[in-house]
Parts: sequence; structure tokens; C-alpha cells
Amino acid sequence: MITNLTSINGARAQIAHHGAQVISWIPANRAEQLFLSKTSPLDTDQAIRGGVPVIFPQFGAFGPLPKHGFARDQIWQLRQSESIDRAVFELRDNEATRAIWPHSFLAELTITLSDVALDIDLTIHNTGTSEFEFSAALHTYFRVDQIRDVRITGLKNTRYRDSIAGTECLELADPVIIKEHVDRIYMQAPTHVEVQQKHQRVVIQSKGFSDTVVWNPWEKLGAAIADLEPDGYQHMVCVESAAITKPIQLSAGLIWRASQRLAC
Ligand code: TA6
Repeated sequence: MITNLTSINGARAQIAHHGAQVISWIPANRAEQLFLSKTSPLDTDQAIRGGVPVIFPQFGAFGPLPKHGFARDQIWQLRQSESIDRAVFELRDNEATRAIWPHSFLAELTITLSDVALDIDLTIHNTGTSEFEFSAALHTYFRVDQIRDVRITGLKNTRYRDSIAGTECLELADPVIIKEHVDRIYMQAPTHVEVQQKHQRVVIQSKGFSDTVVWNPWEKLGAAIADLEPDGYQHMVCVESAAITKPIQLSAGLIWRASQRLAC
């Protein structure tokens, strides 16, 4: 199922209930800003390749759970009676989640659309009786005309974990330009990062997320990803607001909040 949002002056967004995943964002008078793989089926229980997958309660393979946890594989519930420019989805622990992660939780994702911005707010409520630990991310796939022309600004002087080499480095570049397979976790990252192209830019403003991930699989790895079209890597870049390197410890009854604003 898909929920559609619109703003007063015609911005549009689409959210798949599968994963509460935003799969399209078209600001007013602009083109599509999110990448969605043409070969990714929307109607299976497979994770959707593109848009904004919600990663919870484990990022990547940093833990015993399936890669990137389970939130992106679950059907989230849409809370009814929201306005045309706002939707609230929720996911509670259930038999499938408890089988691999024995904790009670309520995850809420609020998506708010305005003419030039898309706000995504994630809250995790520990509804159980003991503390749990998790990592999380808004694994945003930006649609770009040509990856070689993309400039990512705002990350200079930030330390990053290079997930390919297994090393830690200091970012010296500004802007960051992608010319090969890149998979980095920028730690304690700035809250303002931009994805710039020749004629446009998207500002990413994050709150409550400590890290920023930058990923592009490039040609060889891209070709090995079954649900990514062969030239897909040229038209996407993931810049992800994330909480990975300092996992969140959440006591019983408490709520963790984080958000990401994308603006043109
Ligand atoms: O966020 C970057 C990353 O963790 C990469 O390592 C890469 O594997 C990507 O996510 C996509 O993961 P997926 O499980 O969706 O293929």
C-alpha cells in the first residue's frame, strides 16, 4: 500500500507502508529528488531499494540481526485522520520481531511535507521493562543526474570509518566527490550537509543522529546487487543520518527522538 502526500503548492511525496519507506519526494516546481531502483519490486516482502529506508534496530552487520535490522522489512501501520501533508506510521514489536530481538518497542515515523522540504521524525519508545540498545538510520537514496558531478559539502575535518578498508581517516576534502565504491561512516558528523549538483542542491539537516553515512556501490558492486539496475549507481548517492558508532541505550519507558529535514 502507498500513502500520498501533497502540499499547498503541489509538492508530492509517496510512502510505502512496507517499511514506512518514503519512495518519492517531488518538491513544488522541482523534479524527483529520491532514487528508486526500477528493478526493486514494491509488492513483495523484500526490502525496497531506494527512497528512505528506516534502519532499526541494527545498522548494517554491526550485530547479530539480519543486515540493517528488521524495520525496513515490516509493514507499518498508518494512523488515520492525518492531514494531506502529514502521515504518521507506527511499528510495534510483534511475533516476528520478538523472535530475533526480544524487546517491546513502539517506533513512530512522522513524515511532513511542505512546498520545499520533507521532514522525517523517528521516535523509538521502549515499552518494555528493561533497557535495550539499538542503532538506527534514515538510509536516504538521493537521485542524481550523474554521480561524477555530485559534490557533498559539510564533512571536512570529520573523522570517518572507511567500511571498505576497515580504517579510520580524517576527511580533508570539501566537497567530497565520489569516483569509486565509497562506504563511510562519518562520526560525530555536522548536522548540516549538502548534496550539490550542477543546477540544484538538497540540504540535509539532522537532529539527534550522531553519524552520517555516505555510500555508493559503484560499477562492480552495483552490478552484483540484484535489485539495482546496471547503471543505477550513476544516478544515486546515499547520504544517511544515522546513530551507529554510539549505539543508543534506552531505558524502560523512555523515548528516543531524531529527525532529518531535506530541503531544496
Ligand atoms: O549504508 C551503507 C550500507 O550499509 C552499505 O554497506 C551497503 O551495503 C548499503 O548499506 C546497502 O545495504 P543493503 O542491505 O540495502 O543492500
